[in-house]
Amino acid sequence: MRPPDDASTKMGYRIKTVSELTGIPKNTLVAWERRYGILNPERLPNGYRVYSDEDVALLVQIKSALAEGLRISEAVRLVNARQPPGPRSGEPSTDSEDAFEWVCDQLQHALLDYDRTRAEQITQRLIGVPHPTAITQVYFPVLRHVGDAWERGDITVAQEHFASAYIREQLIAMLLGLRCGPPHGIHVACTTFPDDPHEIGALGLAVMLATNGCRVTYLGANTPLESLKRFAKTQEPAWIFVSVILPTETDGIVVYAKELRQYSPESVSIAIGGAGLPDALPEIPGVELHRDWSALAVLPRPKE
Ligand code: B12
Repeated sequence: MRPPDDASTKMGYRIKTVSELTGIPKNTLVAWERRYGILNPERLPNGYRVYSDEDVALLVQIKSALAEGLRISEAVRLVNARQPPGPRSGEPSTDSEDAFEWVCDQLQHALLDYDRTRAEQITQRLIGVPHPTAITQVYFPVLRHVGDAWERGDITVAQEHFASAYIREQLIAMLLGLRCGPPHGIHVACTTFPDDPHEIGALGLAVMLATNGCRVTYLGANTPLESLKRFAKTQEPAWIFVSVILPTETDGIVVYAKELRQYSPESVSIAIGGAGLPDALPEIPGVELHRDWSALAVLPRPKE
């Protein structure tokens, strides 16, 4: 995780110069920025990126880490962990086991205080952390805590809305950064069960799948069954993933799953899942049902 970077840009380099100085192609610089959040160069009014000396130094370090055989995500993490200033007193070091717990706690507090600036500072710590890890170790745990606090009546609906909207934004930014996955990746689609407005599970799944090289068609929440059947027929994705977060009766799941299966081409695999599924999962031929997405074979395993 990367400490907050407030180094001022006294001298600016344009991307072409940075590319020449570091030997890293311009496209790669932009892709790393989108994908791993490496650097956040200032922008001129015309949109051109301006890099600082510190940025160039960081890229040189990443390049040499790659030359030593590290993968890009590992190189980013290593270099970020070396960045000054180190954690302030009272904060866990970035490689400590408590780091994610600390980030969750701080992010939750900032969000419940409606303190967006602080939330963004905390979110910055996740730069270089692979998206699946950030989702499973930080964003989803924070959402669950927020949901529990709302259920106990400890926080207001407005606080819950602000926190979940902020996390939703982070996931959308990830998906945008990944451009919904490579154009030639396996085609998958994500949505939620009809009348279930909880879309962050489907969105998180979309990010995980895009990270794993799938091309994601993200349908948002609440796609009516008729419409999804038509989508399956006309678009023939390899997979359709349906997220169920609101508690749903077994009968409702069975009728929906059977109908979607019956009207989808055989080539389309179907997985329906989420915390809203009943505890005893029915067997439905040709449809995978899981309460947790870690049971899905198509997902990347987050690095702990
Ligand atoms: C954000 C939120 C909302 C937002 C959603 C905004 C949005 N754009 O998505 C809004 C404000 C709309 C909302 C509304 C409601 N909400 Co709400 N909400 C939440 C909250 C805080 C996060 C939901 C979420 O995104 N979860 C995603 C992640 C964090 O959840 P997860 O379940 O751990 O994800 C795992 C699995 O579900 C599974 N999975 C998920 N998707 C998939 C897909 C597949 C294919 C597979 C295999 C697995 C899988 O794998 C994931 C990783 O392990 C939850 C708290 C919670 N614990 O989830 C409450 C929560 C879901 N809401 C709840 C409730 C009650 C409601 C309302 C009914 C409240 C009300 N009275 O109005 C309404 C729904 C009204 C309606 N129209 O029906 C309850 C449901 C509990 C229950 N047993 O009924 C919860 C659990 C809060 C609580 N603790 O009580 N909510």
